[in-house]
Amino acid sequence: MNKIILVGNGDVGSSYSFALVAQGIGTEIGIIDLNQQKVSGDIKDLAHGLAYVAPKSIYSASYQDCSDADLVVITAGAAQITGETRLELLNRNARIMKTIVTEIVESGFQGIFLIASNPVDVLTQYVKELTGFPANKVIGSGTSLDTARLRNTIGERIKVDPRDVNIFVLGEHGDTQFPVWSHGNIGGLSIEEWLDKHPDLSRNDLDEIAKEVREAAYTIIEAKGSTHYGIAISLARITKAILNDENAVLPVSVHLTGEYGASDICISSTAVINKNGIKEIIEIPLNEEEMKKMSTSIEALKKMIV
Ligand code: 6V0
Repeated sequence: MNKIILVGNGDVGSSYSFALVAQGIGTEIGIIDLNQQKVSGDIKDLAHGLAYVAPKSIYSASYQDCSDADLVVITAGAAQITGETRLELLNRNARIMKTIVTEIVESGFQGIFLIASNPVDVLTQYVKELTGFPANKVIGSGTSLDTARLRNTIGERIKVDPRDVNIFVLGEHGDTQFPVWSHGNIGGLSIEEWLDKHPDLSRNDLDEIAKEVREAAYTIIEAKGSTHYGIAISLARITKAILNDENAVLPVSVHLTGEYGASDICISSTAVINKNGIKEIIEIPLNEEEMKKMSTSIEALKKMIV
């Protein structure tokens, strides 16, 4: 498994292909975008780095190239314009998604979809419904980025490698997301145990960090117009789990069938990911407060379904 087609070569897409090249993930990357000129510039630019990393074929692709792809990653989409509501943006992006996905399915594609375009949970569900693909083959990046943001922020604060801060953010990739403190652990200690042993960190501090993470996109967009490196690296991580058949546990947007009391909705849960996409959804036994937050997240997404 090695062939990746990327649809959407904007800030997120081009950062993702750079992450693939830099990390030596996949052997073939085809890029599709309405802006062909930028694609042709980017593939040349990326190819110039290949002499120092693993060889790879990078090219401007057509939808026909999806026919034998292992993975199609969609980062195409419109950004919110001034005065536009979230719902109007959703309708615009759903129209874009429909055009793209129709062409991909017509190519005979049978691989795995990985969606990053926003609102990612709603669009992941939309892709699943449009394609009729089995749920294991349609994955949204979901809260993989938010989880990375949380781990990094806590890791920086307590001076622990973020890869050893094992806490997941679940729910909507948006305002109703929440960290699962009850099942987090740092170096084998539960969060409560860590707080007991480290009085310099309080429960309030953790809540502040979770708020910072929830609002991170707004802060970055205000500073530079878009967020793209963090999501690109999160997408590369999910890609690696799929192509290398890792059985890695990652928080992603998946189609629930009864987990957390919900069905027919895509929302972030932890899942085991391998060459077949979602191998298993892991339902964490949330405490009462977290379960309420999950229900709020589910309700928020249900209102947005297209
Ligand atoms: P961008 O830089 O405007 O790039 C979007 C790209 O999509 C452009 O190059 C367009 O030409 C292309 N495009 C639009 N319509 C089509 C089409 N029909 N066919 C092919 N290409 C098309 O946006 P950016 O890269 O910053 O963001 C892309 C999407 O990712 C947006 O929906 C963001 O909201 C979303 N993000 C998702 C994140 C996540 O965690 N899931 C994080 C950050 C951004």
